[in-house]
Order: sequence, then C-alpha cells, then structure tokens
Amino acid sequence: MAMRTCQKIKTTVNVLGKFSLRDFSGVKNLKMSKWQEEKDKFLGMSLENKRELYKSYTQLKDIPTWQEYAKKESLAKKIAAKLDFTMDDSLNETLREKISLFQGDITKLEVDAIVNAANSSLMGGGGVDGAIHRAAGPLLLEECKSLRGCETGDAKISGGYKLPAKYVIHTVGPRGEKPGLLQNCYKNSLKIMLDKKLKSIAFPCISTGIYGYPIEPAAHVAISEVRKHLESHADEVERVIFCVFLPEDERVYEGALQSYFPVK
Ligand code: AR6
Repeated sequence: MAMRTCQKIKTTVNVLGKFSLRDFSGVKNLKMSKWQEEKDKFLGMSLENKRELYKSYTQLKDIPTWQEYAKKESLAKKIAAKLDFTMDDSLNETLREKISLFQGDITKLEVDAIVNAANSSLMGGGGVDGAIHRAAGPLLLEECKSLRGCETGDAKISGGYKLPAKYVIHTVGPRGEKPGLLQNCYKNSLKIMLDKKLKSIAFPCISTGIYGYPIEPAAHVAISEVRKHLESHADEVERVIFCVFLPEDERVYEGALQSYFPVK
C-alpha cells in the first residue's frame, strides 16, 4: 500500500516536472477574459494610437464652457430654477467654467467618462445605449455581463474600449417622472467620477427618450444635482458636459442653465 502511494507521488512529481512556472501563469492568463486584457490595452494606449481607432471626435478643449456659450445672442428664454438647496452665489464665476452644454452625439466626446442611459440588465438596448455599444465594440457587452445588472438610480463603470471616452458609467433612469430616482442617477454617476478621480464627464438626458421622462423637469433634476455636486467638489472636476441630442432639448437646457449657473 505504502509502495503504491509512493509510486503515485513519484508519477505526480514527474508530470508536474514537465511544466515550467510559465506554463502555469499561462493557464492563469487563459482564465482572464478577453475583455479584461483588451480593457487594459485600450486604457494603456497613447492618445495618438487610440485616435487611430475612432475617426471623428471632439476634444474637451473645443467644447465651449457655459460661460463662453452663454455669450450667444439667441439664448433661449430663462426658466426659473427649482431649488431644494441654497446656492452659494460666490461660486457662480468658478462654476460656470466647469460645465458645458453640447448638442450632438455623446459617443464622439473625448472625455474621461460618458454616461450611458442603460436598462437594468446592462445588456444594451436602443437610444443612446445602443449608440454607445455600437461605437465601443462588442467587448463592452462582455464586460457589462460581468457587472451583473444595475438597479434603477444606481451606476456602474466599465471601460470605453473603442470610444473616444476612457470609461462608460452606466446608470439606469426611472420610467416616467420620478425625481428621486433620477437624482440618484446623477448623484451616483458623479460619485463614481470622484472615486475614480476622473476629471471630465458627459451626461445624456437620462430617461427622457424611451423611458418617457418629460425634458423640462428632467433638466431641472440633472442641472441642480450637478450644481450641488460642484458646490462641494469644484476642485476635483474639470468639466461636466450636458450632452443633448435634440435641438429642442438644447433650448430647454439653455433656459434652465441660466438659473442654476447664472451668467449675467
Ligand atoms: N448621443 C447623445 N444623446 C443621445 C444619443 C446619442 N448618440 N442618442 C439618443 N440620445 P434614451 P432612456 C438621447 O431613449 O429614455 C434604451 O433602450 C435622447 O435624445 O436613449 O433613459 C436603454 O437600454 C434622449 O434625450 O434613454 C433602456 O432600455 C436621451 O439620449 C432605455 O432605452 C435618453 O434617451 C432607456 O431609456
């Protein structure tokens, strides 16, 4: 019996001896998902190399700040703010340089993070979610599978893959007008931005498409949450961009921004 055990140990040692340590690290690497390797590769790329992947993009320096934008002659009529906090007016001058209103495709923005108006499965969908997945490529979906969904109002981060943005923050807006949940989307996305030390972020108008939240009350929630965040964290933020897709949404944001980030 003892002889047999001895023989077994010998055989095992012989078999193991045929592998070097490198072979075992290889096994470990095989277990690493493709998206994990690729995510690191994309994040480690120089800007010059990464730009080869996406043909058209808008750099942060080319997006006017709200201060610059508001000089436009044909600014839409001001919409009064709905405040549930007291604004510190001494910060107005600083804060209107920290935000932007941009009309266009969020997938083109070369910023640290863009926010995705996702659904709770995080498996992709239509609207801005579909556009982000198409532009990032299929590995985004692979990483999203590992995130195990997202509750309404919560937010989770992934890599940006082939997008000009380094990261995507996925948040799930409410269906219909539910201000508390929409507030959480902005709050939790901004918290991730802060935790990850990201400097620039672009938000679409969460919930205002397929999920049917009316644009004006949604703009109030979005803008007031950003104002609140910036009042405490202005130094950690370079820019928060409100990315609107439709020209009529741009008019609404113009009107509301004049109250939360007064320029005149
Ligand atoms: N860039 C910027 N904004 C965009 C873009 C784009 N490329 N495309 C659309 N928008 P929606 P939701 C705007 O419907 O209402 C998806 O199927 C659009 O004009 O994308 O939160 C998800 O998987 C609108 O202002 O998101 C969910 O199932 C805003 O993005 C569901 O839709 C949000 O519209 C989420 O619905």
